[in-house]
Amino acid sequence: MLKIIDDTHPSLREKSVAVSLPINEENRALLLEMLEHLAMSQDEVLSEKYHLRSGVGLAAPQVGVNKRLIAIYYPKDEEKKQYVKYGLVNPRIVANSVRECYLSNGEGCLSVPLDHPGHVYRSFKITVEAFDIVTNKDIVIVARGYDAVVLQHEIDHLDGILYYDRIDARKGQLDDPKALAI
Ligand code: LHY
Ligand code: NI
Repeated sequence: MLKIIDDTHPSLREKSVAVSLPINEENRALLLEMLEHLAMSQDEVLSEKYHLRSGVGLAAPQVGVNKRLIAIYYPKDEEKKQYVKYGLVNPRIVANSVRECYLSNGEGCLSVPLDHPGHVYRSFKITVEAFDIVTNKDIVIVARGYDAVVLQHEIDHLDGILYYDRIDARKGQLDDPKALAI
């Protein structure tokens, strides 16, 4: 069972190190366990049993491992027939849109117990390159809106950045009317 550390823990503020490829068994097992954690956290019975906060994304530093690994798992549609599912090694944002967006309900973080209200402005569209353990391939992801927000939130963790840093950075500025509310 993975234990998620909170934002009082200094390793959440570290820059994580790149993982060498081909991926070794230890790193693959960790990513699989992170994906499993997310799936369990979304299951009504298991989340209650293990007291898991529901999540769609998780970065290795949140489980105390400062390596550039992130897991993403959530249903694509209402019927939950298709899932967005990635186990990414060394994800890199190679393109950002100028257009920004924010989640109108604000962001949360599995490592942040307190609520930090405010808009977290992020690129509306990004292109990410990574090795993915789900498909066992080098992949290129073009993500927009919510998908792009989740990826940016997780990749921020690899650089020791928490979502409220981005709120604080724009405190006192007017809301951006050009940013898209998601
Ligand atoms: N997980 C958040 C979660 O709720 C990621 C997130 C953030 C999702 C903002 C949607 C909006 O799954 C994490 O905090 N992972 O780092
Ligand atoms: Ni987070």
